Amino acid sequence: MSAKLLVAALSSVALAAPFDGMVEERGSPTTKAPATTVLAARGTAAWSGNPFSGVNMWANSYYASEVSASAVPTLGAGAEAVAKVPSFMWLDTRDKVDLMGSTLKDIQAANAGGASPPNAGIFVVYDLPDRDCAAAASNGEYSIADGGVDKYKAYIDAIVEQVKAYPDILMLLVIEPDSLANMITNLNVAKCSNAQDAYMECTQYAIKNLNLPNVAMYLDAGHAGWLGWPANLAPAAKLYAQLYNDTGSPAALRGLATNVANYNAWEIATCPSYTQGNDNCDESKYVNAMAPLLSAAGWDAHFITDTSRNGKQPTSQQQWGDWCNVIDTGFGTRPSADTGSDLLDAFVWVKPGGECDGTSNTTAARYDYHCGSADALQPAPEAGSWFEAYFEQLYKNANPPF
Ligand code: RCB
Repeated sequence: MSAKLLVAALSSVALAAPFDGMVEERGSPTTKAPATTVLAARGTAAWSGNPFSGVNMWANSYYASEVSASAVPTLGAGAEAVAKVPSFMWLDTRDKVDLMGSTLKDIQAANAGGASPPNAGIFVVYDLPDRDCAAAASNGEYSIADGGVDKYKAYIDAIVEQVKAYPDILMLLVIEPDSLANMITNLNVAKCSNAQDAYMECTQYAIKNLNLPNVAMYLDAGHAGWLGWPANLAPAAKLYAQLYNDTGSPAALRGLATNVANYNAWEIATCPSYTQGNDNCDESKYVNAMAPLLSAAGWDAHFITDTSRNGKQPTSQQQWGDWCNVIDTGFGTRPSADTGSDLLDAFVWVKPGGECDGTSNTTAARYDYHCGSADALQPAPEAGSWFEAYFEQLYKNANPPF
């Protein structure tokens, strides 16, 4: 089949399912034209309304190989089921963008085989210079002092290249976990205040350049126990709405992602003790408090929330701010666009369960004290690497169970 025919065939597959459902939901300004026409004309995986509806999130083989290499030998074949649950692929170094390319190739092959609904790619953009400025565990490869802003732009350019190479695949992106939240609460930390201009410039660059028809972006917005505090809500809404407005209300910027790599319930009947003082004790309350503030500032944003590690409630967090490898947690609600909330586009698994939050080795350069606290599972390897005991904890406590 020629390349041209392949694209045509794929785009017809991509269009088959999602369409009708999408149009009726919205009423958002993106829904003006009869979207089917737009899609067919472009031959692209364009979207309107909830970008998660009518697509299947792709479960990538990178995570599957981690599970089958490490978890299956200990837990048995039952653990394979976890690898089939789609979790996001973190583009946490420039090298991972190449892995994004091979994942997109896998998706294209599956979609060409007639996948219905078509598969969408799910990725986290995560490589800011002086990354995760208030914590030590997730320090990245670029530093502002060493040309990190330009290197970051090249990293975004490489992602854009992949996105443009696969116009027939919808890309659902979470943008830079923790970064903007740190701009709200941690400017008293020197590394954060020093990074402020770079974070803003880099984030704007990412938003503007990834504003493409087959992309839907969600900016990371911390979680209920971070920006959901009454004192943090208004300044946070101001910052997010300002970014949206300053980048020209990009069609591909759909909203905010919450609870990424965190543990809060979407809805909980009794607020856990460690949330005391903040009535917004779950993600649903946080999202419902944030949305009207954003609307008032000109952005009708939608949300996704990470349920990869919130299945067991309450957790054994001693303090709400404890974020590292927390004990007594379990896999949560499976990824789905069926959320029961107009504000919430999807439950998603942004954090690949079993990948570590940070090392507990006190002599390591990236040691963060949160990873050595009494409510953090230990011994823990470096952030991002496989933490078998943590996977087993999530698996054992999964709700719904596997
Ligand atoms: C990140 O850590 C914590 O939230 C709030 O202050 C209060 N009161 C890691 O750095 C987050 O829970 C603070 O403003 C306000 O009225 C990342 O590496 C914690 O989650 C708020 O800033 C009012 O009584 C990691 O990937 C976050 C703080 C009152 C990420 O977490 C940390 O901030 C909150 O207290 C009391 C994963 O999500 C960053 O500093 C804690 O409850 C407190």
